[in-house]
Amino acid sequence: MTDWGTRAAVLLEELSRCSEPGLGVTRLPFTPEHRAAIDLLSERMEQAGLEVALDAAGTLIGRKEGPAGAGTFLMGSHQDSVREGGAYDGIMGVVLPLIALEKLKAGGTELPFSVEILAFADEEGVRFPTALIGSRALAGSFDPAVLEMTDRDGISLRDALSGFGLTPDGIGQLARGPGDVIGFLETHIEQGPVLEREDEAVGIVTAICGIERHQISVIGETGHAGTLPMEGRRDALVGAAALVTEVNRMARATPDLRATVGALTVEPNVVNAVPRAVRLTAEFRSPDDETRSLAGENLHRFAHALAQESRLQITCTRTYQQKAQPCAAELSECLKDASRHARTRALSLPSGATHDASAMADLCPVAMLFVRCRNGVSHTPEEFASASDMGVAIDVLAHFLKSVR
Ligand code: HGY
Ligand code: MN
Ligand code: MN
Repeated sequence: MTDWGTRAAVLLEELSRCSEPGLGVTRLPFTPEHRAAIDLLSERMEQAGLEVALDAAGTLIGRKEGPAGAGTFLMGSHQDSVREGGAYDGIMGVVLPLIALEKLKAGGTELPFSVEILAFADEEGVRFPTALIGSRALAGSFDPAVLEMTDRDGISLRDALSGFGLTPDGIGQLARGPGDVIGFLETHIEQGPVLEREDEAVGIVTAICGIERHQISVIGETGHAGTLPMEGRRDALVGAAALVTEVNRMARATPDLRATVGALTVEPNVVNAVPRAVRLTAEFRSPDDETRSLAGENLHRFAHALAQESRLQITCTRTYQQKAQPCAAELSECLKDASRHARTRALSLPSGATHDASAMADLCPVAMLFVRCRNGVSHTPEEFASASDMGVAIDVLAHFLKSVR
């Protein structure tokens, strides 16, 4: 009897080694680590009888051909990680459906439609200040302007794609016709505490929160820390600290709003010089788009007022947004039936994290299956999902594929 969950755990462990050296997993898009991961996945997809291709946006596609004209069911998630992240976020959603197809093949099941397993290159938006490149390309919502965005080394997304052997200008032609696509199912580690608290291996996602990200620069004036009088200083870090405090205050005071300043750099960043420039990010998330966009507007208003009173130059630019996205009711019902078939409670829960499914919803009905996350921690090396929980998820996916129409 094959232990499908352990089979998944072993492949995920191998994939976790496709990473920059250091803590946890760091696998950014269009890097040698990305190449190593898709080489490993390509081999396993071919062994499972899938035809493998890499599209112009760097999405690895494993296709199992079904009867002509019967449509295609899409599954998958992102291959990229955050810096020093976990071994499950994203990549689990590529591996589990692949193992589910292996399980169906071993059981002699032929599906009445084609299936594609997608490994999107970039969902996290860690390397470039944009995200969901591959899923937006398939859904036809890719904005070519993002090709000019640069990473922290000044490499543009366009050059990173070309350097990876891809054709950036071909991304616009990747949009799928809605007629052929039956739906999209994303499997993902929960990244939160609910399933563990409810003692459930899997859960069905009701909706994916909306998100927006802002890049802020605060420019002041540097000087000697010992000789520059306190009076009249234009200390960029003092200004940035006021912004960080305000972002946090806003979220604490607003139901259904989460806000984070996750990245911050200081120049010249030395102990005995007054900070000249600070660059920081602010991120807002909410299941309610109105709440989220109001928070972004309030941030810009606060920054403008602070610039006036502090004589600092403060610029605030919204670089990314993704609307809140409910999952498709019919597809989710099908997933619930499959979960009951796998003897779970088919618990429903919202997602505070964003996912490729948000973008794919512009193309077709989407559903998401969550897998229990130990201690609810994610985006850290401690992120963990058990082989037995992944075995339950694979069972659900196999039942789901046999029943979806
Ligand atoms: O940030 C997120 O919610 C996702 O992990 N990219
Ligand atoms: Mn993810
Ligand atoms: Mn993530």
